[in-house]
Amino acid sequence: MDFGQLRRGLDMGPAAARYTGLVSALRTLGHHVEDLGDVRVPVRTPVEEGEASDYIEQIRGVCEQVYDQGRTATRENAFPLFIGGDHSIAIGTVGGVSHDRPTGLIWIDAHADFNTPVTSPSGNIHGMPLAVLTGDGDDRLVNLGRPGAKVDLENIVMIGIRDVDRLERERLKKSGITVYTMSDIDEQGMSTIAKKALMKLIHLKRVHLSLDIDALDPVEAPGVGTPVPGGLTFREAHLFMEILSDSGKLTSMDLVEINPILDQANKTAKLAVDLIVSALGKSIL
Ligand code: HAR
Ligand code: MN
Ligand code: MN
Ligand code: MN
Repeated sequence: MDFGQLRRGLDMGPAAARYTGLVSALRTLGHHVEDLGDVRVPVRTPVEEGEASDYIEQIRGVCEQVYDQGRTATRENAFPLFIGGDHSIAIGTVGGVSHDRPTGLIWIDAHADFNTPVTSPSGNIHGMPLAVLTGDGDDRLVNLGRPGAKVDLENIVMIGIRDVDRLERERLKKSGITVYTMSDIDEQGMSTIAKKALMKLIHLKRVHLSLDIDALDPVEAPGVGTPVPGGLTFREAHLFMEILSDSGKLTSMDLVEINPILDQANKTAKLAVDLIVSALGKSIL
């Protein structure tokens, strides 16, 4: 779905990932894969001079389905992999996978997605999912699936951010979320950051990765709606996936914000599939 912002095309992300061979690549690794198909997404009619928050009911409807899918897959000890779609789907995915067990959350993104309707400069819901998951935002989203916050602030690690809004920054600083910005990665290197991130979540049996493909540099991932220069390189992102895979902790994952309309010959979807395959066990040797 693409209701979390006003531009069209993010709803085409799952098709782009399928066309580049996601399922067969995972089968080659030895995984048993079931593609459950797309969730039901209502047809989008233009809002007149509106903003994306006008689509809150549509977002809620999609996220409720995704919540149930995440909850069911987790209960059956399957690994749910969610392909978006704009990042507001994470309200459903993270809620669902954490339904009956505490889950650590790694949020890799150029943006913090920690706005509320009060702090957001755009009104776009895809700038708010992490806030919603910690209990702040519109009640219809905060109480989706079950009432209130879905993850503890101390069980969240954010990586790769470089574009944070003014009031969002104030909220983030006060939140207690562990944040590794692009400057931290430049200074310490991705290997150190990856190990620190996993250490922070060491007490948890389950870790969900929410990967917004705009975390990567726009040179690598041009097919995104809100590109920000100075992002992760191809190898930095892959190294993180490799270290995460080796940890054995990853139990579910989102890949979001691929916009095939803005892409160059499916380059961004190919990169996304490559990263997923690394996170799910592909190693160089
Ligand atoms: N911070 C901006 C806002 O809230 C833009 C964030 C949304 N962009 C994303 N999400 N792609 O990560 O409007
Ligand atoms: Mn995001
Ligand atoms: Mn983003
Ligand atoms: Mn931004």
